Amino acid sequence: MLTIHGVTRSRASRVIWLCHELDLPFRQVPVIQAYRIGNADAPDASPNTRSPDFLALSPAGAIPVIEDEGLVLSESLAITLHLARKHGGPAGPQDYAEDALMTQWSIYGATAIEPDALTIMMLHNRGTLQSADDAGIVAEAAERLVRPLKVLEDHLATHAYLVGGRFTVADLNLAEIVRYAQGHGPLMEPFPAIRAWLSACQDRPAFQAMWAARLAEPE
Ligand SMILES: N[C@@H](CCC(=O)N[C@@H](CS)C(=O)NCC(=O)O)C(=O)O
Repeated sequence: MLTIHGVTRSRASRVIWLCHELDLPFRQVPVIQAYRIGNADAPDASPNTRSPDFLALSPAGAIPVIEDEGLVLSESLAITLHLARKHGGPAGPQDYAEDALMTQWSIYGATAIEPDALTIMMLHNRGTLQSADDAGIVAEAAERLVRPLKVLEDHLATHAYLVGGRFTVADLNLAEIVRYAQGHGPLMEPFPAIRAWLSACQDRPAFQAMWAARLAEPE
């Protein structure tokens, strides 16, 4: 059976959401980010991204990692694209052109959107936006996101989904990335097509199943 290393409160959410979409059974090993626990290096620490066993499996020391029939794979977007190709179905590519477009959108999300979206989410979560420094950092990140989000908005204004006219792994990957900036109202307000698409993605039962598991984990 597929093994997913990583707590759901991490980019493992992408892999878990996809497994629910594909009805793919999995075993989850709740490896947690080392920075979230105080005693990551202690011998009795819970499995974390600095645990020797985990580093032996994946020297990059980041979650998620999967073990799939002997294949050990890290990088959440490589994992979701791999599982979508392997297990087919409408969420995966039907030909090389779709595969290329799903890869294109996923890499665009990871490079043009994720870094600034992550900054926005982390500072929102920290709850320190009343500080002028943090508010300034968020404002700059939001400003940089306008251009790539406009690219996404223009595509979604004329297409219900990113590739092939149906929900696919490309939507899942991008929706999880855009979610990081979703809570920043002033940024999202001018992008109605993105907001409608994000709602459609997050209304899916497979997303809801992942989200319930995520909320059930300690913060
Ligand atoms: N590009 C990687 C990033 C992986 C990553 O940074 N994961 C975080 C959790 S979401 C992590 O494991 N951090 C390790 C740590 O902070 O100890 C991916 O998409 O999988």
